[in-house]
Amino acid sequence: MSDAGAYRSGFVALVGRPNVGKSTLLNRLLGEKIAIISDKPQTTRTRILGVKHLDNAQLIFLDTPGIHKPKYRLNARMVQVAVDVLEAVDLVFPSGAGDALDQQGGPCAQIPPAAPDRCLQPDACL
Ligand SMILES: Nc1nc2c(ncn2[C@@H]2O[C@H](COP(=O)(O)OP(=O)(O)OP(=O)(O)O)[C@@H](O)[C@H]2O)c(=O)[nH]1
Ligand SMILES: [Mg+2]
Repeated sequence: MSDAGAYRSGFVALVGRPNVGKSTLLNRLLGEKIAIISDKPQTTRTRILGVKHLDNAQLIFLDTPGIHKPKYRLNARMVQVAVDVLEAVDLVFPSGAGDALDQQGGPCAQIPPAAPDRCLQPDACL
């Protein structure tokens, strides 16, 4: 997170299971359609970056593929994109409750927890 005087900027990841509304949220936050929305899960296949400009801040949102148990190499790559984004942002916004990040032994057990101090819902990231 950069904080040059009163101006602030930072990276925010939108993460969660497939089809929970991450891309919908990104579009709504930005006020324009930059991410594909669909009622089919696993629509977003790569990281999508959108910048929200405010008078005193710049928020860089990263929409990510849904975290799921991958069956194929493409799915594994999609999940890896989401995992990598988790490690690279200032703030993690877990969309659609925290079940994608906290299932010990469940389908998402391979996901490393985001640092709780970077997570908007710390319980979801433990
Ligand atoms: N009822 C309801 N539906 C929503 C909401 N947000 C999104 N949806 C719907 O949920 C479906 C999935 O939305 P997406 O934004 O594509 O979900 P996503 O999490 O990006 O999905 P993936 O990219 O596949 O991981 C779409 O049919 C949306 O219209 C919401 O707040 N309420
Ligand atoms: Mg999406």
